Amino acid sequence: MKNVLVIGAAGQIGTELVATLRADDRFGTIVAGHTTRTPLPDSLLQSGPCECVDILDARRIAEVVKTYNVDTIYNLAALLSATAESKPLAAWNVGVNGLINTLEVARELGCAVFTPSSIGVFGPETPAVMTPQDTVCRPKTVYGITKVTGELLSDYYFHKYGVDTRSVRYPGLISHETPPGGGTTDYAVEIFYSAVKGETYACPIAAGTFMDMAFMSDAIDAAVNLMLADPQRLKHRNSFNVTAMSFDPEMLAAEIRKRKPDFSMRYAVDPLRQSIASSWPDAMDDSCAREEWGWQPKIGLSEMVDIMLSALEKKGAGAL
Ligand code: NAD
Ligand code: AKB
Repeated sequence: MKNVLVIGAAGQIGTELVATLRADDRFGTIVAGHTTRTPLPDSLLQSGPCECVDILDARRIAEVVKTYNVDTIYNLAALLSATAESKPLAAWNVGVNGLINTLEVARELGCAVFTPSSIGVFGPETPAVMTPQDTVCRPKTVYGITKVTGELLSDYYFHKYGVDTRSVRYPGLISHETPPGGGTTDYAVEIFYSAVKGETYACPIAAGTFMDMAFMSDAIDAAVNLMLADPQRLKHRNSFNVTAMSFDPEMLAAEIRKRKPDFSMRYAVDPLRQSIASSWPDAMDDSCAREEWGWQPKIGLSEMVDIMLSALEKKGAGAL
C-alpha cells in the first residue's frame, strides 16, 4: 500500500487530492504537508496526519518521509502564473529549488514523485490548436520556465537515478472547494462566484481567448491514475498533455446564462493575464495520455457548469 506525502496540501488541488487519497483503500497513510502561512481546512486536520513541510527545507521533507514510511510524494508547491510574474525569484526558488529538494529526498529514500506541469510550458511559437505532446516549449513567463525546467529535471532524475517521476501538464482547473491560487485561468472559477452572488462579472480575459480546462475531479483522477499506471506502458513521463474542454469567456458566460438568464459579464481585460493567456494553447492534443495510461475525462463544459452552480448555491451567496 502506498504511503503518500502531499506537499502544498492547502492549495486548490491539494485539499481535494488529500481527501480523495484518504478515501481510497489502495493508499495507506496520507500526510498533508502545508506551510505555517497556509492552514489546512478542519476536514483535513481531522482526517489524517498533517505536518508543516516547507519545500525549501530538504531535511524536513526527509524527516516526514522517514517518519511515515512515505513512498510517493505529490509535490504541489508553486507560485501560479500571474503571482509568479510579480515574484519571479520566489517562483523559481519554490518551483525549481523546491523540486530539486524533493527529487534528492526521493533519490535517497526511494520515493516516486508526481509534480504537476502546466499548459504554461507552451509559448507563442507553439502550435495553438491540437498542440502536440512533443513540441516547442519556449514559454515567456517565469512560471512556464519553472515548469519546463521541472519537466526536464524530473526526466533527468528518472533516467540518471531511476527515480519514478511522472507528471501531467494540467490545463486550467475548475473547482468549488478551495479557490484558485493566482493563475491566469482563475477567471473560469471566479465567474461562478459572481453568477451565484448575482453580480456582474468583470472578466480579465478577452472574448475569443480559448484555453484548455478540466474539472477538479478529472484532474485528481489523472494524478491518481498516472501514479498507479503500469510503467511499461509509459513512453512519456514528464509530462503528459491532459485536457477535458476548451472555451473562451463568451462560451462560458453563455453556458451560465442557460441556467441563469440574468447573469451579466463585462470585460476589464488585465494586460498581464491576457498576454499570458494569448501565449498558451487554445486546445491541446492529449492522445498520448489516453493511449499510455488511459486518461479519460468525465466532465465536459455543460456538466461542469451544472456542478459549479449547484455547489456554490448550496454554500450560499453569503458564504462566498
Ligand atoms: P495553489 O496555489 O492553490 O497551491 C499551492 C500550494 O503550495 C499553496 O498551498 C502554497 O501554500 C504552497 N506552497 C507555496 N510555497 C511553498 C513552500 N515553500 N513549501 C511548501 N508549500 C508551499 O496551487 P494549485 O492550484 O493547488 O497547484 C498545485 C500544482 O499544480 C502547482 O504546481 C501548479 O503549478 C500546478 N497546476 C495547477 C493548475 C490549476 O489550474 N490549479 C493548472 C496547472 C498546473
Ligand atoms: C495558471 O493559470 O497559472 C494555472 C495553470 C494553467 O497552470 N491555472
